[in-house]
Amino acid sequence: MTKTALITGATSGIGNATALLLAQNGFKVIITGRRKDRLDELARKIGPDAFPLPFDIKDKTQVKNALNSLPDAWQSIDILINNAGLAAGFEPLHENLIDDWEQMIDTNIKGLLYVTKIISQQMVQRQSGHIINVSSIAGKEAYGKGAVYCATKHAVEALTKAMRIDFNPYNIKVGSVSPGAVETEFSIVRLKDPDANKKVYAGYQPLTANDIAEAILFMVTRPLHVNIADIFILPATQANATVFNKKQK
Ligand code: 8X3
Repeated sequence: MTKTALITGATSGIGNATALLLAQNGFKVIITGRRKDRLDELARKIGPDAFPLPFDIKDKTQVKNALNSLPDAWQSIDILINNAGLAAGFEPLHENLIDDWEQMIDTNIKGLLYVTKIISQQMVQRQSGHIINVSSIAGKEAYGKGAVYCATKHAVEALTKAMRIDFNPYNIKVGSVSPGAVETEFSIVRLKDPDANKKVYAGYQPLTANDIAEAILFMVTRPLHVNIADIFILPATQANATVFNKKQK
């Protein structure tokens, strides 16, 4: 039977690539994000197997109203991919903007929780489901100028582990994918610089959003008895959060 996946943050990057790849592999996809025009464009590209559902994940009332508005045919969600997330700002903590902290905490932690609470309730009732949280190398290491982003991704790691315990009695699989450097809009948003990618990814080949989508596709296509708890995936030239083998110019 066709499975339905809901992917948050499908307007760009990893979420966008994952929605496309899952749809190409026979999944129905509910694609969510703030930017309705981008969701509509992705839905057009995918066709009838996509359902665009625009909402701001930071707003718990919007999350609830949007998820409750799903038509009958789209209400039963087999797979939740908690992808929506961002980094904002890249300065030592004492120089950070408080608004940036709040945006990261409200999206990466609280938004993930709002969506998960509602969707996990139907999974618990059905006694089946699969939740994948998009974490990061920043959930495994802490680095300078990234304190709050790293803290939010450490929170995602803790939530993943605790959710696996809470949902264990209900046959709900919980896992995470933890990428290192992926070239998306991530650095443009973090550094608030449209040319950021030229600088951040200079001298080495970063991962692509599709590399991560392929890992997620692998996770959701394992047999029922297999749960991939975490895929930690780096560019071949990346050793940890700060060590890269970059070509000299
Ligand atoms: C994004 C990767 O290295 O900027 O989560 O933390 S990194």
